[in-house]
Amino acid sequence: MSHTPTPEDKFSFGIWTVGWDARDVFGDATRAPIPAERAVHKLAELGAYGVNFHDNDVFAFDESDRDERVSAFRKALEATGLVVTTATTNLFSHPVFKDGGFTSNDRDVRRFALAKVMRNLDLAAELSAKVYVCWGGREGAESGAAKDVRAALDRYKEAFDILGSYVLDQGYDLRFAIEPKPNEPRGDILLPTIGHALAFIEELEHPELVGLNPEVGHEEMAGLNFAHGISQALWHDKLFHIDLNGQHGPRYDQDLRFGAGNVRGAFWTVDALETGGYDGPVHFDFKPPRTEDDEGVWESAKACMTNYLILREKVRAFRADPEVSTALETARVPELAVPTLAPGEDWRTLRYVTIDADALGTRGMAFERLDQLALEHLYGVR
Ligand code: XLS
Ligand code: MN
Ligand code: MN
Ligand code: MN
Repeated sequence: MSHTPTPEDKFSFGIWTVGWDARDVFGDATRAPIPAERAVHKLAELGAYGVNFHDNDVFAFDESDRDERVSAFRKALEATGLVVTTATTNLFSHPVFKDGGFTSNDRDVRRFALAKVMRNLDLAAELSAKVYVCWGGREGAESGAAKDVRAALDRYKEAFDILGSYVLDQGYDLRFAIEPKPNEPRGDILLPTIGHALAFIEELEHPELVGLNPEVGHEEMAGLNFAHGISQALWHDKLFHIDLNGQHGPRYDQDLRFGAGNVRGAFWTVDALETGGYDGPVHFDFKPPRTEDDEGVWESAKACMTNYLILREKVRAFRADPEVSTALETARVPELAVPTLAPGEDWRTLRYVTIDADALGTRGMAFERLDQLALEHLYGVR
């Protein structure tokens, strides 16, 4: 089977991913920054479908070059047919956001942050984006008393309520996707995991407008199972978008190309997406490592898509394998879909149910056989 991406695969990339100049906390840039229009042309050549951008991936913070940069971006989109699936705001680079955007203790900063988001929502709507990502990387703290968490959550909610009214009043066809992350750049970030964000969304004025943009590495930094996390988001109808990349367990945010890092996790992530009804863009938020030159940047972008296609093929083969069907039956997986109560029953029927617990306790679940079949598909021997 071909592992060459086509636009039908709906692969998309953040402009900032390939565009990263590879500056890190300890070292200077190792590459020249890539302007948005070049990223668009190169990604289209590689077979991508869409892009996602922060306002300041396209133009400068002071907006002095806004018109000219947006028009170059737009021209590249028109020339290549690449779609703007998603947009977002940079509320983290400028020193003004050092204590956050929506939850900064400084009220002037909060007001400015919301204005900056609304301004880029206008551009997002103009470019037909359907999802607006909100990663609150600076919303957090390094110390205890500095952040009143309950007040910060009040302000976080206020921000989404304001932005919700804004898109409704403007008639924009846009929904928000919160991107959780446990830490980095703040010591502790608010809404650190998928679960925290899901609970928060239910407190909003317009919960229907807000969902999630979970990132593989972010959940794995917290030691969590990403496939389980996105499956729960799908169960809540809240998987509005996804950031795919690679990570080696709980350490700094590695942003490896998708398929590198936790390979087994990547297999189950693709399985969860392909069998769970996700139909949004298959979006990559990775960073070509600092060791790579321009050629290496495109090599690693291409590899994100190749690895997804390889894993998709393996997942499909696993699901179609008759031995897997038998192993699933033996492991009683289909039985979990059967409601615990039979039709017409209620708690009264169950109240005094007895079983032979000792006999059932000795009955094996046969999960090892099933998991080994998955690994053999992944290892390429089936
Ligand atoms: C950083 C985040 C960021 C968001 C978009 O860790 O992943 O890149 O996806 O602001
Ligand atoms: Mn990230
Ligand atoms: Mn990351
Ligand atoms: Mn991300």
